[in-house]
Order: sequence, then structure tokens, then C-alpha cells
Amino acid sequence: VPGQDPVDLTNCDREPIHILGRIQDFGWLLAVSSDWMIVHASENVAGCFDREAADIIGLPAAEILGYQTLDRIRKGLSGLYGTDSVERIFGVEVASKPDTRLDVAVHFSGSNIVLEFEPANFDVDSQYTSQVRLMIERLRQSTDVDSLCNTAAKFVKSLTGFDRVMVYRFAPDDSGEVIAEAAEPGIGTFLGLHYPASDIPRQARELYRRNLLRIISDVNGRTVPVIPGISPEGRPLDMSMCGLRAVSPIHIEYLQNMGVEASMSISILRRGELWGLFSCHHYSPLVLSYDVRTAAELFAEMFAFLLDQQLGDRARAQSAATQALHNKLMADLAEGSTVRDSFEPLATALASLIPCSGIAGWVEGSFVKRGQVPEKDEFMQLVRFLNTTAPGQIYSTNALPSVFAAAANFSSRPAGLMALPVSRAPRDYIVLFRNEIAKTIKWAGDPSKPVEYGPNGARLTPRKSFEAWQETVRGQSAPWEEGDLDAAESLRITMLEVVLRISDAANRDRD
Ligand code: BLA
Repeated sequence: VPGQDPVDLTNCDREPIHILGRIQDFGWLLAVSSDWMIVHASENVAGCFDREAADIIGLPAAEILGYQTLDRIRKGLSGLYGTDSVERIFGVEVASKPDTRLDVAVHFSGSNIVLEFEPANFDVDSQYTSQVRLMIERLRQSTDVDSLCNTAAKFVKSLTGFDRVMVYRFAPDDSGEVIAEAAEPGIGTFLGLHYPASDIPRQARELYRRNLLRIISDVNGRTVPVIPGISPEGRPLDMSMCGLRAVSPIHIEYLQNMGVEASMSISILRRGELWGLFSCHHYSPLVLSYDVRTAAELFAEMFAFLLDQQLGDRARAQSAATQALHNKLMADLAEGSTVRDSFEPLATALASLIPCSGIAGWVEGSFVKRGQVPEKDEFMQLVRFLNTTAPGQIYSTNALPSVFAAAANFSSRPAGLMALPVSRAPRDYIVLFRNEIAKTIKWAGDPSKPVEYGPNGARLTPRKSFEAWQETVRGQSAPWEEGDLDAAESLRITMLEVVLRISDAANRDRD
């Protein structure tokens, strides 16, 4: 693009991936004006319409497609709603290819209508809709998020035939983790691996919320320019919603370094936000017909609904468990225990509700602990720091050394902290700790595999990418999630109640 700085690894999120001006060669593209005159064509259109791209620019689309075909496409257009909607018309005939059927995707892009053609699936009897329906029925039986994701990865694999299908979940900082995988035997595993946010840069994540599926059929294949690069109105064609769009060369290099020859990803949206992706790899080129891609996309959308349900169930279970703990604490108190006495069961219950590596407390003048926690004198320094935070509120961080430098030298090296103030003044605290995330995760790849260098350097390999992620999360723990904070907040209120009752009882005894 003229006037644009060259893209390198430091400015990836500025690469204008929606206007790179090229398509993959498994299909053909035309863009027409609102009066159906051809404005852009991909340079390979002769393969479909027997006319060179340069010769058809400016002609009426009907002259190339025939009136009947154009009519079908026009009818499809009337089903479009909004700008990010793409109509799919399967099994269209064109005069220039009497013995082939084509699948057509139609959408609006600015003042243009974009038509994308590709050969229709020969196997017209394949029952993708009924396959997807059965898969969803099976998925409904999953009882937790993990099994839901694992089963879904397996189904996407059997639907599409990719060698490896992963469920990749984004974290709040836009880094991500492979949380489920279905793979051919003998190709190793990516399960549990984390990648930095920059591996899927911001504009790509933004685009993937609007356009749910992208395929790279042949990573090493040729791409075809769409001409003219700039329309008579002076604009490049916005290809955000195109299925044939050729992708970023930087990403191509990334896949080449991984040895991947075809890639596909399908967005998993939760309430409009990008929650994750199905990421699929194949070790040879793989062209998937439009009906299979459509079925896979539909599957992913249905999966996303089930996932939202399952995540909601998990949140409700956490709050029910919190309520049960509240009841138990109140009952224990009735038997005359003190907060200090009940620390051990309390810590056990807390740890089962909120994942952590240790819990310590300063309650009623003594230091109590369980699991991996700082030494007592270190903890007292920490209490002084906590006394400077807003009173009467939970304080939490997943990067403790960045707000309280001394923690970097604590023997237990805490990286995440959540402090529950459990009395008024002087302040008592129950504190949950988490270890550094980079230390709690193992690299599952082969560390002896030599680093491969490409024109963009060594950064674009899974191993380097993982190292880059480790670098960005140095001194950080896994983030505290909303459910963790909610559970902590309601327990804090329980504890306050407990403490008040104890002191009331003590006062009564004294009177
Ligand atoms: C796109 N990067 C992507 C995509 C994925 C990944 C899934 C979507 C495109 C696709 O379906 O292939 C990354 N793929 C992964 C990860 C795993 C995986 C993390 O399977 C883990 C198992 N990429 C980089 C760096 C840059 C970069 C450093 O690693 C830029 C500096 C760029 N990645 C990049 C760009 C895109 C991308 C620009 C968008 C491609 C496009 O849609 O045009």
C-alpha cells in the first residue's frame, strides 16, 4: 500500500490486512458497482469466465455471468442484513463452465458488491447439516468446559479433516493458551502452550469478531492480485469479509516456520467478544469446499452457545459453593470456634473455590499459613503495604513485584496476591498467593529442535513465540478471574460477620 511503512515485528498491529489486495487461488473474485458494472477482478478470472481480468473491468456483470445466474445472485443479496453479512449461494451454473457448479459468496463492501466464486463440492450428498446437528446433540451432554472443548476439537477435526484442531482461549491480556486439542497420532502436542498477544495482532482479532472463519488452503501457494489495486474512486477494495482473502505475509512465514501447509481458524464469540478460536493445522495443502466451511462455522456458533451456558453453570456452581462455605462458617462459629481456630478448614475451602498456591493470614495477633507462602517477617512487610491500600476492600494484583518490589526477594516468590481484610482496625488479612505463571507452565515442544530463521528473524517460531510470551509475563501470575473475586468478596463479608459475632460474644461474656 503506497505511503505505508513496511511491516515488521514491532508494528504488526498496523498491517492493513483487510486491503492487501490479493486472494488465494482456489477461487475467483469480482467486485461490481451498485449498477452491476465490474469494478475489480482477480487476475485469475479467465480460469472461470474465459475472459482476462483486464478485459472485463467496466463491463456489465450480466455479460460475464449470464442473466439467470445474475438473477440468483441478486435474489441472494436481498437476504443480506447489515454490512458484515455474507450471503451464500450454492451450486450456481455459469455459461463459461457448463459442466461445473460454483458456490458463490456475496457481500457489500463500501460502494461495491463483492462476488466470490469457487468450485462446488462434488459430493452433493454429504450430509453436513445432519452431521452438525448430531455433533451438537452429543456436545450437549458435556458436563464441564474441558470435556466440551475436547469433544468440540474432535468434531471439528472429523468434519474438516485437519491434522490438528486446537481450542485456543484468549486471556484478558490477549495472550492465549491451547486448552484442548485433537491431533493425528505422532505429530506431537501443543496442548497447554501459551502465546503472546502479538501472535494474533489487534487488527486481526478485531476482524475475526466480524468474519468468523478464515482458511489458508496452501501456505506455500501463489496468491493472485485483484485489479485494479485502487478503484476509479481512489480506494483499495476492503476485503474484510472475503473468504478468499490472501493473508498477511508475516503470518505465512509463521506457519512456514511451524511446518504447517494449510491453516484454518474459526472464531469463538462469547456475547460478541472474541473468547477464543478453533485453530486448525494441516501438514499438506487442504482445500475445503464452501459447504464444509459453512458447516464448520455453524458448528462453532452452536458450540459457542453451549460454552456460554457451561461457563455460566461454572460461575453458578462457584457461587453455590461460596454460599455453602458461608453456612458452614456460621455453623462452626455457633460451636464456639474463633477465626484463628477455623483457619485450616477455611483455607481448605478457599483453596477449593479459588485456585492458588498458598494462603496465609494475620488474624487475632497471629500468623497462620498453608501451602506456599512468604515467611512471617516477609508477610509482616506485606501487611504494612496492604495497610496503604483502600480500607475495607479486597486488594488484588497478578503482578505483585511491580507494585511491591520487595516481593521479588521473598523466598516463595509470589507473583499474584489477593488480600481479604477480615477486621476493621488493626487490620487482619487473609491473603491468597499465586506463583508466577511462566514457571508453572512447561514447554511441550522439543527444546532441542534448532531455531529456524526466516527473513523476519527467529521470532516467528512456536518456540521463540513461547519464549516471547514468557518474557511478557515475567513476574506475573495467572489473572484473578471475576468468579474468584466474587467468591472472595462474599467470603470476606462472611468473615466480617464471624469476627463481629466473636467480639459481640466476648463483650457479652465480659458484661
Ligand atoms: C494471524 N495468528 C494468526 C491466526 C492464528 C495465529 C491462529 C489466524 C489465521 C489462521 O487461521 O491461520 C496464531 N496459530 C496461532 C497461534 C497458534 C496457532 C498462536 O495455531 C497456537 C497454536 N504473528 C506473529 C507475529 C506477528 C504475527 C510476531 O507471530 C506480527 C508481528 C502476525 N498473525 C499475524 C497476522 C495475522 C495473524 C498479521 C493475520 C493474518 C490475516 O488474517 O491476514
